[in-house]
Amino acid sequence: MIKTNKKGETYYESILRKGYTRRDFMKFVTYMSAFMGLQSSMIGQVAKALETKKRLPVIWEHFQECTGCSESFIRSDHPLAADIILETISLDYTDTLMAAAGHNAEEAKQKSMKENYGNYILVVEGAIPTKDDGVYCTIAGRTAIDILKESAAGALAIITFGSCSAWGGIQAASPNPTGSVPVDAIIKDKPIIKVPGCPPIGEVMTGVILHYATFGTIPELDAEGRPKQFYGKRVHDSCYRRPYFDAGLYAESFDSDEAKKGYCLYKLGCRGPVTYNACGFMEWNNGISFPIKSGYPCIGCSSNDFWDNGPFTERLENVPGFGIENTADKIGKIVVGAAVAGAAVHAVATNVAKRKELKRNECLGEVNEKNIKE
Ligand code: FSX
Ligand code: SF4
Ligand code: F3S
Repeated sequence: MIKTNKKGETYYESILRKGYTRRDFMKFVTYMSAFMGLQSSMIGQVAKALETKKRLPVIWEHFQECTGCSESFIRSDHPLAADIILETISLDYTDTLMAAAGHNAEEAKQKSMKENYGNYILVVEGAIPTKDDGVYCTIAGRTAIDILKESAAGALAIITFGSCSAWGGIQAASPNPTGSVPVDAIIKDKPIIKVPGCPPIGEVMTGVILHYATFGTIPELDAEGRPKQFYGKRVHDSCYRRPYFDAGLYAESFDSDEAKKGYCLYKLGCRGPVTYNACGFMEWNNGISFPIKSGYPCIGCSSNDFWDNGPFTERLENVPGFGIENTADKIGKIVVGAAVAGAAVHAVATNVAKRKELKRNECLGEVNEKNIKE
């Protein structure tokens, strides 16, 4: 449950009030700066901003979704990560986590929006149904479309947490019975930061809010509206199974010895080669694991329309890219004698060498998580 925030407090003051030390604060700043992709020279700047800046008022709306995004957020692994946001931003309205309910909750929101008009961040979880005048999602008798337009009007910027509000998500999957759309299909006149994933990683959610709190600007976005520091790379680019992909070594079935040894899950449907997310380098739950590390292929949960891109265990055809990737997929055929030329020869030679090395390591019993990472 959210404790009452003191208006006008800085982030740092709020942290101290809750019993954390300066040392906890600095550890948090260092931790989050690293996740935000900042150089160590900028840690002081982040600390200074959090020491001196007033907390951002935040209104957090929920529409068509499962609330997994809130669940992920409150489980950010650093003890202060969710805490600093949930208790130190002025989180004036989130119907999932706030203590108030019913009329009191709605009144608190109206009051905050009025007092902070033009200065609050609007966070949206969930898609918005548009069919039949939006009747498929109503809160306190009002449609999601109506509520979204009202909350967006006074917002400084909008953060869409989760694939539902960013792309439409599961309710927009074919045949999209309620005519669900993402936030940017309705709101056209505000900066929108998309933080997709079903759900997104908790530290990514915290990092995006902290970026705004620290620098007063939205982070650099890609062409799809996602923060580049978290969505600039494919899962495939930081996957610890990548050496096996490059070497053309694929697990053929779930729970096989190969899958356990770290063989690539591409043939089992992995969407990592076409999915932009930070899972490979940030991982989940205190950096413990992510789907691929648990033995299940990436299903592309941060991609647009991923629910329609199944069955998830069916292998992707035509992986975009060139050179070693495409070649690696065909390596089994190529090494038996087909003539290849130019760059492909080099790529295959590299793959063959890698494959031999990985195999040899296995024979020697040396393949473990440590040397795969290396
Ligand atoms: Fe959607 Fe978030 Fe998936 Fe669920 O709220 S992104 S269904 S994890 O919870 O919106
Ligand atoms: Fe990892 Fe999937 Fe790429 Fe294989 S295809 S390296 S399992 S992301
Ligand atoms: Fe989602 Fe793939 Fe990461 S399924 S959690 S983007 S590994």
